[in-house]
Amino acid sequence: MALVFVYGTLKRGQPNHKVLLDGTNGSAAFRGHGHTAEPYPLVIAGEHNIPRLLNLPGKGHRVAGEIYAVDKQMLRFLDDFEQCPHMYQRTELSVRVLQWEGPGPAAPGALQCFVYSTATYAPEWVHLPYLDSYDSEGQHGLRYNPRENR
Ligand code: PCA
Repeated sequence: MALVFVYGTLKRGQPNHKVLLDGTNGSAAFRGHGHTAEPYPLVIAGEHNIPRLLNLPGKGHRVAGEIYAVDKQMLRFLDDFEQCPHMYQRTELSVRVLQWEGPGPAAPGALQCFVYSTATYAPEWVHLPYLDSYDSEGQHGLRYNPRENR
């Protein structure tokens, strides 16, 4: 089992959440809500309005997301789905747990989780507005363009 922190289109209610629910991809169990322990720039970038956590800790906001325990099959599926390592890189970061549904008597304070972040991006992306929580249908008006429409 591995812990993955999702902050973008994989969250509940977002356009790609369904891939976490599809048992043919492996298993993903919701464990709780949290935010990154460090600030990161979360931007919506490119012609398809894709959320990107830029691997620049210390800049931006603490980013909200969801924690999932995934099996090996789902982790491999997600690497493929997120075009890792070309589009995103799977890195580890510290997540402050805000609400926990996992096993154990108490919520852990902070956890190391995998995240799909990006270290390879156009320099101008650093100047895009920084979000603290992603919603494809948010005020920004930059609705995610799903793969099937590209
Ligand atoms: N999918 C991954 C990375 C960005 C995205 O849209 C996620 O939700 O965490």
